[in-house]
Amino acid sequence: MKNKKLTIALAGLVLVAALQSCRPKDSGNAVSGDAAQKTYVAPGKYDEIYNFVSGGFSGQMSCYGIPSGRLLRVIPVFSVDPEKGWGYSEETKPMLNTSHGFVPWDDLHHVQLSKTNGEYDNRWIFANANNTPRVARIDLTTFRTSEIIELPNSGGNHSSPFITENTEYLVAGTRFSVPPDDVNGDVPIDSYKENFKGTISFISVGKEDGKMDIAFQIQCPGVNFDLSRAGKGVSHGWFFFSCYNTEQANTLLEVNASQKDKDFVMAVNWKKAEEYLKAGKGRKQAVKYAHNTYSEKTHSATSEIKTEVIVLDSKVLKDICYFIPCPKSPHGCDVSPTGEYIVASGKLAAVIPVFSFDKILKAIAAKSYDGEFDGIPVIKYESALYGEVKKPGLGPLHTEFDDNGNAYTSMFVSSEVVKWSVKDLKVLDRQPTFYSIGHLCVVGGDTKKPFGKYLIAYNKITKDRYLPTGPELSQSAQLFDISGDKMKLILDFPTIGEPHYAQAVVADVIKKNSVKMFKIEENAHPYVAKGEKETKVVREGNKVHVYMTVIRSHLTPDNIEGIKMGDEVYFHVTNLEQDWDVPHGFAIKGASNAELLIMPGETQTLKWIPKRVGISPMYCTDFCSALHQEMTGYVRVSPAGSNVPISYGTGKTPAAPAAPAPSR
Ligand code: RUQ
Ligand code: CUA
Repeated sequence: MKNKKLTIALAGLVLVAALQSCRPKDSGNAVSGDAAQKTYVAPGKYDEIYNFVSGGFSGQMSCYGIPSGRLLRVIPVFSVDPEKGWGYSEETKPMLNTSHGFVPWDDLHHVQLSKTNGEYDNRWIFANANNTPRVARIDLTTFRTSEIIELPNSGGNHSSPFITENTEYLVAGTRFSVPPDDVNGDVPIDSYKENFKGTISFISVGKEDGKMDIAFQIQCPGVNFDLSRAGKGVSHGWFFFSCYNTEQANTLLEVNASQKDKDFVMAVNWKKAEEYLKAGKGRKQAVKYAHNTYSEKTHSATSEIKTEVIVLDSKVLKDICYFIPCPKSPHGCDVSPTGEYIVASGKLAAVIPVFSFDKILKAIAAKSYDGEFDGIPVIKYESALYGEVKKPGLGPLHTEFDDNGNAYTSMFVSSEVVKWSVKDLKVLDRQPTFYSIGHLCVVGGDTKKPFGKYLIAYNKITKDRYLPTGPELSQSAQLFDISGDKMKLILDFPTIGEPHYAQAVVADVIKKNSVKMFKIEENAHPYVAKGEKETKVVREGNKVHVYMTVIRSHLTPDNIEGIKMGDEVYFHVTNLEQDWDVPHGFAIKGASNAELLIMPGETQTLKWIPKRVGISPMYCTDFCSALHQEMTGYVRVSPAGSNVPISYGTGKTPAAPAAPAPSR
């Protein structure tokens, strides 16, 4: 007993040592002389590439220009963003609604550009919420989040969202297995093996409008799903997931989930799953999840709580899921451009196994199995293996591909990018990163036709790359030129939140499709004022609706009286501008909300519950013209029960009499 404890403790120590990264030997400035030229984008010139980078625990996504590394925009997704009023305006609050109510934050790890024929089609980018399981769709014409769907039966939505080659589905696997939502989850935690299940969600995406829907879920054994990729080309119709914790441990996973020599890659035949779905083999399950959509017509979001999903059971429907043994604690699971090779990276493995799709099919046909795991057939390792990349480095995590038949794998522990040939699995080049690299991205690196040219490393534990900023240092990405035989480090750039996955795409189409403003005549917001003549202040009981307009450089109305303590005031602010890049902001003293930032032609609403009697100034927060500082106004708040009537205007003094002193 004592000995066993000691062994576990020792194993833990070895692991900890292995997982802490080493500092690369030549950690000085390994930058070549022409780097400045390669990353210099002259003032007024555009970058060649958009790089969409996960914001990790910021919950947002950021967009950089490559090769300059300039931050262009932070797109609010799962977290409130006071800069843009996201989650603060009445219109955007429903976007953050969940079955747990309003959730103002999440942890965003993976981004996925929509695809047609296995290539980026420049329409949408999707992202996962890791904590309260959700998937978001961002519209690339507006760079705004237009839809968020919650995922039932899930906990820790990590292997998500990954996309099929024609955006038929976004697939999301649960990281934490949990008891299904429709059974009593009040069970002992150590009943994991019996009660916990792993669920994979298939989210359909509307061909024209991108609308998401949970088409079906597959219930799988209780393990941790880490990452995934769709098959493409020859393997279209299949999906591949890396799984760890096949030990099914529920405590001290750093030791208990690292016991086995091999975990699994799970291959899922989703075309087969579709057949079973059509044949009515799914079970309708009662669940609760939010589905939130934002309309650019009404400039408002709606949140709907849905109550049913269809679940296919992988134990019963035997030919949907197959396990393939994979050394050891696999993390990344990536598919080559042709779809033939599946690269799985065991965090604690000394090799990178590359599986062959052709061999997987043959192994299934020949039933070349090593028994079952929890009712799922386990394909023999050798029967699925194409080969192993030998001595790649330490701690392989993620792999992307270029247009010349090469693969690039991030090595967390040895802090480097390793380039190898997909055909003969030979290592061709290695370059240090500073320091522990997590994900990496090649331009178009997960498509059927990678663009290549640049590789970006997203690093963890970045020390001494920038001026120190207190206990927390800047997160970092590093840009490599991969156009030659040798990779060349050409730039460091700081990132927002911890960067996980990112994707990069040539800028042309997205740049061209960018929306410049919303047409005021198409604004269907229920509280729009399409001109100053339509502005008004309307009392409905204790609710006061202010139909306000903004245009350079005044608010209409800018003097409002007749508001009383106990009122809820809704400022519905319409930006009348019809010009590119002329937002106006709106804020009022004491509001327990952020500002509004209103784009041309748009209406947004700030809710304000005055807490004090007196005069509250309001103003435009976005420096919009030479007379921006004049773009201001006043609201008079009278005591509850006062008889000051509603009055309002701009350019005239309200006619209301001075209020008599309150009688109380
Ligand atoms: S992860 S560093 Cu959250 Cu995608 Cu691999
Ligand atoms: Cu509008 Cu400043």
